[in-house]
Amino acid sequence: MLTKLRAAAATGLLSAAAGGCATAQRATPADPQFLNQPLISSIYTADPSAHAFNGRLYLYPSHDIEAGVPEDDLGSHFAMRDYHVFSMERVGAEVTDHGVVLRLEDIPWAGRQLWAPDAAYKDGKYFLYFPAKDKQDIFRIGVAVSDRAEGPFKAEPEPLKGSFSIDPAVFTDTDGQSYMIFGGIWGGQLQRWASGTYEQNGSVTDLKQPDKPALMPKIARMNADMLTFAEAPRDLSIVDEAGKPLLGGDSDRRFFEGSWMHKHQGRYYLSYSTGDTHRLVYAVADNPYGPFTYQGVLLEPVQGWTNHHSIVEHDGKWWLFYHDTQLSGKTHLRNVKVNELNYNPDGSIRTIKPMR
Ligand code: FUB
Repeated sequence: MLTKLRAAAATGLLSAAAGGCATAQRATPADPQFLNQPLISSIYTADPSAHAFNGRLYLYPSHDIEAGVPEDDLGSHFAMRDYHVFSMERVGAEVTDHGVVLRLEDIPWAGRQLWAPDAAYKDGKYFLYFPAKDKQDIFRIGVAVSDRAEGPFKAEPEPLKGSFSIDPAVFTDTDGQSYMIFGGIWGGQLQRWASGTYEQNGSVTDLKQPDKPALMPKIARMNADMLTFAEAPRDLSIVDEAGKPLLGGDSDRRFFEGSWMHKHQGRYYLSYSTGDTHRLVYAVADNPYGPFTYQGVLLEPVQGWTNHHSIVEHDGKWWLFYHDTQLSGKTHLRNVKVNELNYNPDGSIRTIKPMR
C-alpha cells in the first residue's frame, strides 16, 4: 500500500502520508500535456534549490503566495513572506513539508519579498541564504543558521556585507571551498550596481546597451564561517565559442537570473535563466571563476514567465529541479517539479522539453 501511495504521490495523483511533518502532496489530477507533475501541491513553491544532506534530498524553494500585488516588470507580485523546507528519501518517494523555517518578521533588516533561496552545510551547521529587499527597498542577501538541514533557521542581524541583488546559489567545490554565485537583472536590480554603488534611479531592466557585453552573474569566495565573503564579488564572464562575452542584446543566451553551479567529471557548469526568453541555459569552464563558454539549452520554456532551477546528484543519477505554473495558471503561483538530467558522452547536457 505504501509503495502505491508513493508512486501515486510522485505522479501527483494522490496525497501521501508523511510521518511527523505534513505531507506536501494533495490529490491533484495529472495533466498529460506536462512532462512532469507537481512534486508539491499543498502550497505553491518555486525556485527549488536541491541538496543531498546525510543521504536525503532536501529542497529549499521560495514559498509563493497570493499577496494581491499587481504584476509589473520589477516582479512586485512576487511578495513572499516565509520559507518552508521539504525533504524526501529519494526522487519518487513521499515528500515531507517541514513547515515554516524562517519568516520575514524574524529577519531584522528585511522589508519585503523573500525571493529564491539556497542552502549549504559546513562543520555541523546548515546555512539558508536568501534575497530580500531591505528597508530602503534594495535587494540584499541574508543568511540564517540551523543545526539541522530541515531548520528552523535563525537569521543573522544584518545581510552579508558587500551583498546585493538576488538569487544566491552556494557551490561547494570538491576541495571544500564554497562560493556564492548571485545576481539578477530587471527586478533583481543588478543593472543598478553597474557603477559599483546602487543607483536609485537606474534602469528598471538592464544596461540598455545591446551591443555591449551583457551584465554577468557575480561570484564571491566564502569565508570558512559561511557568513561572510572572503573577497569582493567578481563578474562570472560568459563567452561565446569565439571567446567573446555574450552581448546585452543576445536575449536568447545572456544571463538574466537564477544561476546555479555544479561540477561534473571535473568540469564546472554554470546554468541560469534567460528571463524574458524563458530558457534555462548553461556554460562550462575549467574553474569556478570562468570564463564560462556558452553551450546550449538545458530546459525549454515552461508554462509561466519565470524559469529557475537547481541540479543535484543523488541516488546515482543527476536531477533537474524546476518549476512551472501547472496548478494555478498564474505566473506568481508556481509549483516545483523534477526531471532526470542526462549528459552526452562529450559532457553536453540533453535538452529537456517540459511540455509534451
Ligand atoms: O521567485 C522570485 C524570483 O522569480 C526569483 O528570485 C527569480 O529567480 C524568479 O524565479
